[in-house]
Amino acid sequence: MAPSIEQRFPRPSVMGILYVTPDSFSDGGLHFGDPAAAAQSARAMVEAGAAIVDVGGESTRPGAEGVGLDEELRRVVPVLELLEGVPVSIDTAKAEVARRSVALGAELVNDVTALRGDPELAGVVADSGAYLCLMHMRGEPRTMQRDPVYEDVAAEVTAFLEERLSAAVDAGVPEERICLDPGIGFGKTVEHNLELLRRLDVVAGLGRPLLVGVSRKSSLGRLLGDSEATRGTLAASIGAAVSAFDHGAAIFRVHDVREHVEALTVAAAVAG
Ligand code: HH2
Repeated sequence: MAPSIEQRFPRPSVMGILYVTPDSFSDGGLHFGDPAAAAQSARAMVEAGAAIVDVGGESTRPGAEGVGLDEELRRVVPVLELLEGVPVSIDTAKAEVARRSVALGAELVNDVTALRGDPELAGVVADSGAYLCLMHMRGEPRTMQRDPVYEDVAAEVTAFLEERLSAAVDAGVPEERICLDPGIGFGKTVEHNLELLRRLDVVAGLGRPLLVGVSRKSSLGRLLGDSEATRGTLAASIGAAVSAFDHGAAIFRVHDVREHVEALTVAAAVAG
């Protein structure tokens, strides 16, 4: 039997972010057009303690435009071809990108649309036996930060994830291979993001491990007093990750792997 997602990624596990886009907001296109450098960076993340490296060819930051299938494949395939032996997750909403990535060894499909973006993606995940992350997003990246409103953000995010979890299971993805993500920064204000982290137990009530991506996100910079911030600092990211761990998060999607591994190792030791 293939291990469940909780067995494969014991709490806390770190997912390193490897963006191969020209417009990723935090690494500024560092690895775009240079697969060898991207692959080297992925290997360094694993050496620093990452359980998996999340490869993404389409930026989903607020305001970002989508990319076409051919372009997304052109960005990620050459990198994946160099990553044999490295545990990889593919950050995509496209079935064909997921199919090619899994064939090249990706073991997790990270879909920020929670299987709403491409009707064929669920089948690809089910057939391949890959792990799956379902994330909450209100709206779409181009417009999602235009005045999002919730009555009860934790309850609404949880209801959404519950519905998407059922849809994934109905499509043949085993529940024990799925993790859920509240989608920090995806159609949410700073207050919404804080409330979601504070009330992660509500989302955890669905019984699936939680993945949280708060690393360098703009809410952190805004909390530190810059109302126009587009990113957060490393120290703020670690503070948020440790707090998310204390509130039950299991997998942490981060840019700075070693620092998060160290901080979360200590947080886990204290928690006992
Ligand atoms: N955040 C981003 C992209 N993918 N996937 C999951 N599961 N959870 C997240 O929170 C998440 C995600 C966007 O963040 P980032 O990679 O920092 O920005 P960019 O896409 O501009 O590089």
